[in-house]
Amino acid sequence: MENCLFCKIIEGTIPSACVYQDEKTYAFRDINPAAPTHVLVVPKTHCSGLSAVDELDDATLAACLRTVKKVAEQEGLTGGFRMVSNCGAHACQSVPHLHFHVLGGEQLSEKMV
Ligand code: DGP
Repeated sequence: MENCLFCKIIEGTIPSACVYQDEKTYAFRDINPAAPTHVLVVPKTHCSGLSAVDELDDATLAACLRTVKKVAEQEGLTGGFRMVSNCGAHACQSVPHLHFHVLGGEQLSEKMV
């Protein structure tokens, strides 16, 4: 989609540190990491967020979760990891392209928020 930051990252017009990609998904390092490992997993097809997920086909949605698992393995997050997807203003979603934060590499807080 035109003017979508993550669509531009996926197409390569904005550089990113890619850690994994396949036909349906793209994974890259967050520019502002909140943990030693902080990777964003996005569908290559534009979707604004979880509230618009009906626009995505099931295979793409499932591929995102499989990519989360692959990234966690690839990054050596054997002690565990957290996946977060902020949706909408109350959750402080700042980029309106569905993304899953993969966080790990240290003991994370017990608190969700
Ligand atoms: P959220 O606040 O949940 O919408 O997360 C958006 C994340 O995107 C935030 O953690 C910072 C990251 N981000 C924003 N702009 C860029 C960028 O240009 N490159 C990369 N790699 N990450 C970005």
